[in-house]
Amino acid sequence: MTWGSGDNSVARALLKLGGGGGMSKDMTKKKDIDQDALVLTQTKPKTKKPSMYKVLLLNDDFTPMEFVVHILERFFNIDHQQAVSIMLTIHQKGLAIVGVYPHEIAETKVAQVMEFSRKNQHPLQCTMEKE
Ligand code: TYC
Repeated sequence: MTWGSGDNSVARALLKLGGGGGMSKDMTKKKDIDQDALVLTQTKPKTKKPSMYKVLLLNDDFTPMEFVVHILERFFNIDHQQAVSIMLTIHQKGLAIVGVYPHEIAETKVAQVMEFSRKNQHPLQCTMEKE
């Protein structure tokens, strides 16, 4: 399904039946009260586009360039030539956006990069921010 689509029905009819279940004794006697009210409600599409988050990789003076290239290839599915180019952009400018994802996926990418960097004793920093 594509974002923004949903239930296409224009209106849903709800038969109001006095108090959400069976009718009370009172309601059976007072038939002119709203036991047969017909309520039409406009339905809203129920899917929403997820907020997207930029994943940023930050420069530092110690992480080897080849390690950053490897991170970009392994966790962000970027080909080698482009990974070298992005790594050099981070090296020169201080940071770069390396991907844009829904919240949970961005969080996972950040955690994977931080854990892999820590295990390899590099100070590489990866963060996310709302787009
Ligand atoms: N500045 C690092 C160096 O000269 C290379 C580097 C690039 C580090 C990108 C982090 O996100 C980074 N070895």
